[in-house]
Amino acid sequence: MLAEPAPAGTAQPPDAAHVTEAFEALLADGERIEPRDAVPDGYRRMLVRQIAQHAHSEIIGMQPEAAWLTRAPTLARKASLLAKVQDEAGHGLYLYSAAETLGVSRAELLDALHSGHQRYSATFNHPALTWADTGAIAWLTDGAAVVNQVPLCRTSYGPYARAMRRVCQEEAFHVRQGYDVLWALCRGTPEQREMAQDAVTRWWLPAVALMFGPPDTVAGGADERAAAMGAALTRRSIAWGVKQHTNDELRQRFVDNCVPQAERLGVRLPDPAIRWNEERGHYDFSPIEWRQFRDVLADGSHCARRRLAHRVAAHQDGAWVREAVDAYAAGRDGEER
Ligand code: BYC
Repeated sequence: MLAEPAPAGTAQPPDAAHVTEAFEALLADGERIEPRDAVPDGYRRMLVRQIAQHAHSEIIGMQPEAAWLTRAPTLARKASLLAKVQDEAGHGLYLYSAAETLGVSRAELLDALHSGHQRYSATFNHPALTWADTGAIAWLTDGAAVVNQVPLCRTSYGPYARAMRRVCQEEAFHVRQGYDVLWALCRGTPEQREMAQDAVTRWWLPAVALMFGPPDTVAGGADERAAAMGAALTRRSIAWGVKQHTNDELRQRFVDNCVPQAERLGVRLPDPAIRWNEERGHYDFSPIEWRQFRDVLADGSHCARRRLAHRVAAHQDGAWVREAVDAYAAGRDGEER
């Protein structure tokens, strides 16, 4: 039975212990958390941070491939690349909408991106140097995204889980599109094969190292403390049903998917440590170095600066659209009154 609503202006905010108890009960029953449910502050903060980083990655991630739209080799390739880049914009929009249900506005999130207060995946701070990069990005980074995001379709927060279902269907198609670009190049002239190999060589490490976040463990030094903090956050995230797996579990799944696909394509993955490990039932690969990961994140490269400058300029160029929408809404409000 629904509780009698408190008279307007007299409702007390629910106290933190009650919120946590009701929230834990929903999770224990396997229920999705919805915007109407009161949630602990930590859960809200964790989700806003992850969904925002995800949304920002989608819209900044449009840039490397979009650079090739005017230079696609055929009309069909241009049409499929255009659709793919537009899909990424759509993913950003689903995700900003999901974040808005947590009480933060899209304008605030974009401000945080533009001012550098929130991050996007550093994967996209690498340049797309040739047409083959569009294939390598879609095969490898979208391939990594699918591995990371399929479990998020079951994440505990309803709006995020629903957005993820749609995103994953589209990402899976992008992976096929990228694989097809590389397949055609690998069956072309020696120069085309070389171009495909070069792109895969450059995009492998950004995909495997960055798309899954930092490694779960590290031995020794200051990085060990950072890794321990990261591992504690991951445990909390798994307990709250946000993530289902650790970063390294997903990374392993990605490598296991890619090795046979690379063999079929006829490209070499640039890691001499990759070999099948009978005992583990997985491919071994070189460990991701925390130091290297941190250095990439601290990166103030020309490409990183250009990505953000380009985004800020696009936002400013769109100001007239936002003003027109606001003026239209104000006009309608006036008519209705
Ligand atoms: N780059 O908290 P930790 C796509 C930061 S796009 C930069 O342990 P976590 C696509 C992290 O923010 C979809 N920063 O990381 C689009 C934190 O710093 P703050 C991308 C990174 O949460 C176009 C600090 O490092 N997918 O598919 O365990 C074309 C410590 O990290 C990065 C998603 O976003 C990074 N790579 O793991 C093609 C999926 N990684 O915030 C394709 C959803 C970490 O404390 N997101 N940091 O200052 C996730 O699952 C997680 O957020 C991540 C990060 C696995 C990405």
